[in-house]
Amino acid sequence: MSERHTPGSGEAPARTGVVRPYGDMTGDGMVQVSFTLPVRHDKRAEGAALQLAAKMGLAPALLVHAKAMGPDHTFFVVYGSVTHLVELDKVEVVERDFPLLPAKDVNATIKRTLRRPLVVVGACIGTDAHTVGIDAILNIKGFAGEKGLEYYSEITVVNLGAQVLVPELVEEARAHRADAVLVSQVVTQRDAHIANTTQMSAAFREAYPAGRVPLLIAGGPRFEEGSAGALGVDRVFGKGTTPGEVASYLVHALCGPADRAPARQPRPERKSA
Ligand code: B12
Repeated sequence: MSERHTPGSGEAPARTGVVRPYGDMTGDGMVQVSFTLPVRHDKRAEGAALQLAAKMGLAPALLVHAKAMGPDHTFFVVYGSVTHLVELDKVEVVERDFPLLPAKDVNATIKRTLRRPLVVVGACIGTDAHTVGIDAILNIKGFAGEKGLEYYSEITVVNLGAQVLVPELVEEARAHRADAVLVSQVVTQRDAHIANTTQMSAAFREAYPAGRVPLLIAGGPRFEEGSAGALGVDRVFGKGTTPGEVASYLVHALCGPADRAPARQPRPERKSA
């Protein structure tokens, strides 16, 4: 065990070595997990939940909640001591690779490098109607104390709202000559977020000449860090993203560092579409 730490004790938490979850005291390994089994709620179902807990490495485990979810399913909460250890030295972290800029620097950089407003088109695609996340990034009211992209004088925002079909998104991106397309995917049932995002990026690659595809950004609470390449997009943003991070990334990707030439060329005049 590395350094001992009690929450609120003022001691520095461990940053290296091996740790276990904290429940009542350091190193007791206590965790709580919830899951549903496709079995009717009875004593056998509760035994099944404890068997699963044991196989997940919870020993001893306590069944603290079991509730029938209809006639054929049961929801469980299990609390127990996990036998596994966390090796902090082996944790891999994806660090942000661009600087966070204040709004005035974002605006100034766009003005200087693009010499016109940067256009973003945003939408929830597929059947997804969860607009709160994309609105948090785009709408002027913003999120977590930060103003949304509409607040930036040099960013033009076109928010298409919910349940936008990919062909419509491509058409709107073309019509508004989008520099960046921001899609939100909150529903992840049956990996809908992965299928929809992949379909979206493929449609843009097909609709635009190579090298002219707008910057493609996907966001939502369950995107995996580092999955952008597999999804065919330039970047994914996960839970807790703030508008300032997105604005800074837009400048990083589309305008280059403040003292260098634009990473992407200023957009040429649109030919008749
Ligand atoms: C509010 C809500 C609704 C509202 C949505 C209202 C609206 N206009 O958005 C209503 C009631 C309509 C709704 C409906 C449904 N919902 Co709902 N809903 C929620 C709830 C409670 C909150 C979501 C939310 O607003 N979060 C707050 C925002 C700010 O967070 P966020 O979306 O994560 O966004 C942040 C980041 O992810 C990121 N981000 C998000 N998008 C983007 C995009 C870009 C470009 C970028 C850069 C960043 C970014 O930035 C944001 C700010 O940090 C969640 C549960 C939860 N607590 O999360 C369930 C939840 C998302 N809903 C769920 C479900 C299942 C549904 C329904 C299918 C229920 C049903 N059977 O009818 C329907 C689906 C409707 C549809 N067609 O999409 C499930 C999804 C399960 C899954 N994993 O797929 C959840 C998780 C609830 C649950 N635990 O089961 N829902």
